[in-house]
Amino acid sequence: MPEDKEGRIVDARMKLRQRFQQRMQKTPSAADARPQGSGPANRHGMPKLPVGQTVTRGWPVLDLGRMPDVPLSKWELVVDGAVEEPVRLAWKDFIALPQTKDVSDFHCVTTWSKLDVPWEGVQLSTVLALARPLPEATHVTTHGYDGYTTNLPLEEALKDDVLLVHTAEGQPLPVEHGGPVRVITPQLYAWKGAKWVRRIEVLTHDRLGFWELRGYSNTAHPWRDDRYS
Ligand SMILES: Nc1nc2c(c(=O)[nH]1)N[C@H]1C(S)=C(S)[C@@H](COP(=O)(O)O)O[C@H]1N2
Ligand SMILES: [Mo]
Repeated sequence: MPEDKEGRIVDARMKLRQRFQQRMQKTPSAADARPQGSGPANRHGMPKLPVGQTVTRGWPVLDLGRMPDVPLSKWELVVDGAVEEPVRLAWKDFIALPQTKDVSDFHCVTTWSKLDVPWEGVQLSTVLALARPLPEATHVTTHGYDGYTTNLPLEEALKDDVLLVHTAEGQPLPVEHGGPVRVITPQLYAWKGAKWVRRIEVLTHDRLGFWELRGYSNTAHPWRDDRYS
């Protein structure tokens, strides 16, 4: 990608994050004196695991049992709703966006945690910045190709470690884990990250997703044992 284009995208992301900075500071992980984010960077001096979690070496598969098989030639990602400019990205557009690598933890509400997962992908804040959320935008719903939905307030969605990942542990993300592209939300329980992501819908109000409608916590903070509502 040409440097000036990348520069413009990064600028747009910084501006968008600035709008939500105060609210981001108030979320548990960022506001605590010792940040309880996810991944090795935030684990210094902290217990390794949120209460009630145990480490898994494997990687269990949890979903609704409808595994969509989307070839890259048909894959697209839409960002729409309360935005100035709806965006539709084909695979080649997505992969040309600024890429990020991060190592973070994956906490499932069913009590297993997978630690230190190396991920590669695009920050959710980048694709949101491309679409320019309206001033009144407050939340997003992410939709999977399987019909799954989950919701996030923008102050969570814009965190640096919230990624649209296409690579895990150096390999293309396996389809059973949401490939070609899924969302990860390392500071929240894993159901907040849609596998097989197809659409990021920007909203001016909160709207509960699949599990949030069925009794899972809307806020979903692992470090507060915040599992069910
Ligand atoms: N599209 C989609 N995304 C989803 C789900 C789903 O059923 N469909 N399940 C969620 C739940 S409940 C969990 S715990 C994680 C599991 O991810 P994994 O199967 O890669 O471990 O994905 C989340 N994202
Ligand atoms: Mo889950």
